[in-house]
Amino acid sequence: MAYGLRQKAENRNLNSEKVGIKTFKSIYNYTPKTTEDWNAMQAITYSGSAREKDSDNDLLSDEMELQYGTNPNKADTDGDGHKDGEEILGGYNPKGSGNLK
Ligand SMILES: [Ca+2]
Ligand SMILES: [Ca+2]
Ligand SMILES: [Ca+2]
Repeated sequence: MAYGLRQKAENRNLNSEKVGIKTFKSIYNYTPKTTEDWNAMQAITYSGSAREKDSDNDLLSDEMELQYGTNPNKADTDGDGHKDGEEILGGYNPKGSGNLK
């Protein structure tokens, strides 16, 4: 049977959320408290960046880096001091100044 993406989305479990919280802490230096924090944490957990291969350790999986056009071997593609994954989660442009939107 093919579950595909649907199964993936429903595949919520405490273990992956624990990893997400840990990842969140490593970015923001505090545990998620507000709804926004939890949204960001879940984005981290379920975007796959917490479990897929992330060569440069910038919280964005290699596959997602291809989608965003960032460098999968460089944690900070545009060199502004913020990791690619951090900028994506914050709504910033990882390839230059300004916002994604
Ligand atoms: Ca990466
Ligand atoms: Ca990168
Ligand atoms: Ca950057």
